[in-house]
Amino acid sequence: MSLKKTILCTLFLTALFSPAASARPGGPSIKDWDMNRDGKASLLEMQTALRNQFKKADSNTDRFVTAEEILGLMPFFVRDRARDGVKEYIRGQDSNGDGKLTLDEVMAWSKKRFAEIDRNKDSYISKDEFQQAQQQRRGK
Ligand SMILES: [Ca+2]
Ligand SMILES: [Ca+2]
Ligand SMILES: [Ca+2]
Repeated sequence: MSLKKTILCTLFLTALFSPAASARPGGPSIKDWDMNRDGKASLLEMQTALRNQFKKADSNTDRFVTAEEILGLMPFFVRDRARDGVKEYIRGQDSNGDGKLTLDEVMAWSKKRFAEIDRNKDSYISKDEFQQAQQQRRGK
């Protein structure tokens, strides 16, 4: 995947999985996870946000989220371009490799991801740590 395409997909996915971010020019921010507004996010807060997003994405409520369901949330004109990115996104979390995400898979992934982002291991993701993680994702 070209860098430009990757950036595009990442932006779409980030916008999708943090609804507030799509309306903000600065892109995603820690505020999307930080429920109690103390400027940092705990694992519980991150998981609550992911759980809400999962429910929103599972449009046929069969407790699986598929690539088609995620694409269905996007404007039709970006779906073709976003398809590869969405599949990649699912692959990253799909531990049994069936091409669908369950809430358990997302929760297991979130623990791993949280540990990666929380560089100073204080059990909170700070604004800086969040931004670093975003930049890393974009730089890939
Ligand atoms: Ca579903
Ligand atoms: Ca799966
Ligand atoms: Ca931290």
